[in-house]
Amino acid sequence: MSDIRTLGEFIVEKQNDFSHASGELSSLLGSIKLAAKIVNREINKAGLVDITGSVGCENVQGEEQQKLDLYANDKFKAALEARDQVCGVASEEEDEAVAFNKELNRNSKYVVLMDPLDGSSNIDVNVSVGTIFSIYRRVSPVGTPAVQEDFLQPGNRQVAAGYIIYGSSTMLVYTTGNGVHGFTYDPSLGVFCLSHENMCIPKDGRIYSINEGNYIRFPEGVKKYIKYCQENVPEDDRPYTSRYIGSLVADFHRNLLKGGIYMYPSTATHPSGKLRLLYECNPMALLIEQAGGIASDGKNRILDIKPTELHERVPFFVGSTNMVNKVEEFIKEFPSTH
Ligand code: P6P
Repeated sequence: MSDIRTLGEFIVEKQNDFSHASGELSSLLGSIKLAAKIVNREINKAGLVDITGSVGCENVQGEEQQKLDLYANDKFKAALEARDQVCGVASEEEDEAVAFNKELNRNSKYVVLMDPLDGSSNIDVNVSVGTIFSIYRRVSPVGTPAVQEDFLQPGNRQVAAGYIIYGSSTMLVYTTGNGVHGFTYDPSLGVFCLSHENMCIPKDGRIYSINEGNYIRFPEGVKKYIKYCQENVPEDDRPYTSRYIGSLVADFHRNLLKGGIYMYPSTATHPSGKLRLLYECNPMALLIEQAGGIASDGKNRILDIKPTELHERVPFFVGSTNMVNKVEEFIKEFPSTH
């Protein structure tokens, strides 16, 4: 028991690593930890109680909202609003940014952007899903946060980012800019225990994750890369493996541990791809760079992209450095028209 290091202890232990360490970011991460436990409990009951399935309406993306999407959104918002570190949130499930206007929060230091339950359409078939979060210091001095100044910051301004994966076990993985650390939830104790300190992605890998059902609509360079993976069978190593769960957090987490690349390119029907820059790509990009990998839109570093709107989408290539560099070479060599 004595060698268990809980998430709470680890955050406090490392808080002096934070720039402007003040304990507030530690407390903010504590809010996320609490909400993760609450959402985890409901997900584990999914199928037993009437909390799966859709609510019969769509979010701003035109995607059918699941009951658990909204449940998770409400729980994370409530947990963040209950303490005095966050002045507002932006969420995949909210059309507009939400300002916290109580006296407690109005002038608080941080904003949070999140996908409260990514991949939620997989819940009904018992596939892993996840929460993704991204934390910035506000730029506007006080009062209601400004969308342009406070929420539309480039990903290289994040002070922390992470995800919770609700899978065979529930894990919280985060970075504050000093490495990536993973914590596994022990429901019998009600704590997240340090299980993966300083997670690093292998520079190369053999796993590629992409929805090949969209193959005919991919840019030429992406098609060439897929063919390269299928036909380039190294004599001294394992062949490539296609692994696609359809849940970003699950695919990302596996590739982080084993090496690999996740790709969601632009397609003829989705010229900007499907994944959202602010609350999917930026946090995952910060994590992967902190773990020694890279993330791009096929040409540009994700973290350097200047956002123009809350829900904007970008093509996304993330994972082992050598694999992302390789697909970028093909994209450069075979530029697409669309
Ligand atoms: P497709 C889930 O909706 C998500 O945003 C990611 O979690 C996942 O990787 C992707 O979309 C799946 O999209 O078009 O392959 O079903």
